[in-house]
Amino acid sequence: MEFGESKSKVEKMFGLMDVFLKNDSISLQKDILDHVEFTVARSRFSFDDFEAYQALSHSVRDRLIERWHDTHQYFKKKDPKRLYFLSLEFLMGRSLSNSVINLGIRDQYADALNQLGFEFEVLAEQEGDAALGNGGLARLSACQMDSLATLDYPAWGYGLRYQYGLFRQIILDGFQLEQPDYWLNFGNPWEIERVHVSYPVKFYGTVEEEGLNGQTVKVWIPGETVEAVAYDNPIPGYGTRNAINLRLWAAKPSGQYDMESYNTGDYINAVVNRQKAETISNVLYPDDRSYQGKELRLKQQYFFVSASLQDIIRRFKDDHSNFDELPEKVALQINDTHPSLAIAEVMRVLIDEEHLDWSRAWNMTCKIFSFTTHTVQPEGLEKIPVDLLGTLLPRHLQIIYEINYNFMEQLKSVIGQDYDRLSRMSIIEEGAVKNIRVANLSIVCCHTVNGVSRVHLDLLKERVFKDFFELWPQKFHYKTNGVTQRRWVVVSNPSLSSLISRCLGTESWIHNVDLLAGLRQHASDPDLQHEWKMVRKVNKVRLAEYIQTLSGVKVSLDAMFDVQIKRIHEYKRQLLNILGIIHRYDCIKNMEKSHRRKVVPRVCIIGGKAAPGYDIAKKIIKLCHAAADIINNDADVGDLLKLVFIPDYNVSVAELVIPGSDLSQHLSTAGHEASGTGSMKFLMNGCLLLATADGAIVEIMEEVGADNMFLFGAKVDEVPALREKGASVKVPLQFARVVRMVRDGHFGFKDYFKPLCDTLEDGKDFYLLGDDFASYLEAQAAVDRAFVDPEKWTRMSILSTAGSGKFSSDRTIEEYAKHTWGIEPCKCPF
Ligand code: B1H
Repeated sequence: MEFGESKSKVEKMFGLMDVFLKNDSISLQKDILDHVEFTVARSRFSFDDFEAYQALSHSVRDRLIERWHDTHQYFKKKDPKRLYFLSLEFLMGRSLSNSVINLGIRDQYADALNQLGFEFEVLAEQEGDAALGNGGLARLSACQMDSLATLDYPAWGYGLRYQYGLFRQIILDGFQLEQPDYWLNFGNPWEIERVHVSYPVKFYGTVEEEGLNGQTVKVWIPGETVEAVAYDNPIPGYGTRNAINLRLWAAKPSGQYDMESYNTGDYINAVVNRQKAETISNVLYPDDRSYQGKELRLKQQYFFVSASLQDIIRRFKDDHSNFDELPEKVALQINDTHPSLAIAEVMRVLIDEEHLDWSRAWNMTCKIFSFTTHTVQPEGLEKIPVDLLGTLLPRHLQIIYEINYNFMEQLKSVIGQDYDRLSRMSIIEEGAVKNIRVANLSIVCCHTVNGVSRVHLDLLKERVFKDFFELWPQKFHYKTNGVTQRRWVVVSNPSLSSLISRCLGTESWIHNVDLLAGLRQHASDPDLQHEWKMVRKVNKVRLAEYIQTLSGVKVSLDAMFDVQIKRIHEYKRQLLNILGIIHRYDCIKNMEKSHRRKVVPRVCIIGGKAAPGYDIAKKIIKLCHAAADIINNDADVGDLLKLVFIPDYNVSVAELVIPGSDLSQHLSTAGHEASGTGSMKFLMNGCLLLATADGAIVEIMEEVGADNMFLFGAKVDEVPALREKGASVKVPLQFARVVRMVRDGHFGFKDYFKPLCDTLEDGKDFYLLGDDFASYLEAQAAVDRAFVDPEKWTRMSILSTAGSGKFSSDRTIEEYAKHTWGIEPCKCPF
């Protein structure tokens, strides 16, 4: 026992905490039934699957809480340097299966449920997704939380508890409609409401000067105060007692009343106004690319930053009286620019509330912050209108101006009077509308700026942050993204997972994913190949059933399941995929009947959401459905080609689709995908990749070997020249032909598709679909040739999994911990 010298009364009575909750089958059954009766308030003799799921989750939650308490007590005792991971988005998906696997009690629960007449899998299907994020960036945060917990790092996640997560996608007549995702409707057993952990967050008002001990200090008199209440989400590590915390803030009306309205008798309006406060954390912004300078979004950003920092500083002050120790105890990670107001907020707190002088506060602030950018295009960088910031957060605007003044002075002393460069690097963008360049603020302050893949860092150095790289080359680094093998193999593909363990003779790869390389030596082994194919087939059966239930399309299991699932974006080129499918269809139609026997049958699966205001992306979804209507109902084609759109793509859909895929497509125009993480999930599951050399694909190619994947298209450094040439580059005839088919109304909706076809015209084809088309078709032909050789295909599939070790978020997090955050593991010893 490491804890405290003298045992407390409670400890003497109960001994170690873990005697409270036992994990044998009888205890688990009793526990579940108790929750049926006392938490769900149903009779233990009559409850349905959903109620059983609720009771089961509460039973698991109890075990999570036990470890989470122990972990935090241990962190408090050891007082290590902590990492605080600030992100506006976390895409956690479902929690039940992941929790019991990480806690190491899945089989015990499955057994207990069997005894009660339930099946674990069936109950797990009852859970909805927690979708508090848009896409890759948000899912990355979730994977990184899993790795932080598993590797025993003393870390906290901070974010917003949106009442409406990412919209649900409904498809009506082939068009996307958005439905609000009120995910909390049926309660959320995975969170713990902390009504006593709450902080006031201030907005608007004025800044006044006051004298204090002969000095002048700035005092912010707010115009509005909103309360931030904490909701804690325990994140269990795998194979460890550690469970860390993801703290999400919800907005509640402040306890401070507007007495005047009450006194004037306007009670109803006073209550309504107070309720408006709650709207801050109501809804997630569903667009992952464009910044609109909206007041509500800025309020969300500051709301979560302010609450998180009050919490972090309170924790620091509990055990430390000297702010000079802050950088030894606190690392603050900013996930993209969205939480960057934290920089100005730390400065405000240190100067205005803790009364440090500017340079001491600035030195400290620069030492604690690090920043990861996920952006590729300079146009994608976030901006905040100065007027908006000045109204909402007047003191922060002053601070940012002062940071910028000091930076400009420093810069002039290095580069002289190069006004063009000074104005490019300034935190303030001059113009008709003045803006804060949030990335510039982050780079100026943070000790480290990380990209998310090697190619991404190159782009940052050469294009997006060229000026800054030349000034501070030592600040710029990259940590190639990774995904957690716990969720993406162990939870989502249990049969592959146990096959891997059998083949390697150990389950240690779940901890140390580099061990997957051990599969390489068995890649041609007929026994492994046989079992590998069987596992993949079973997963395909599951996916085929899902497709039939969703769309009524019956697909052949002998066909190649060819998948592209991700957010719909022009740069991700789902349109290239669809045009390729139309080309394939056209070829089948025009070939002699006797030749059709040679066609490799395919089921093409596309899924993804378009931002509600993104017109072209919505037209791409409609084109997919319009083409599917013709192709799937054409008797000439039959099982040779099917096209299916999977609606409402989310984390749990991905968990089902990825293990059942043979081929996955990653088609971004080179230089546009900062990393891409979907490719890594497919790779781990033994799915072959058809991809451009963009983002992390370049590194995947180095690990897996170019022979074991299908690469095509222009390279990053060829793209600018191709764009320059524009209309003068001749596009292949096949490309012109398929675009013409769409234009001429072969799939109906001629007028509706016109703007989409216009984006592909000579000289306008910004994403270079025409330029890459021939190379894409060649790569597709190579895919077909490989698929008809099952031995070769299976070997490539095993080698894909074997080469996926580098793309675990465990590796990413180790790199961040060592090179960026300076934190050490702190493993709870129980
Ligand atoms: C990525 C975003 C993003 N890059 C703004 N940028 C958002 C930007 O709500 N917003 O305002 C939300 C998200 N997301 C993605 O990050 C990249 O496109 C992927 O290539 C990358 O794999 C992923 C994780 O690094």
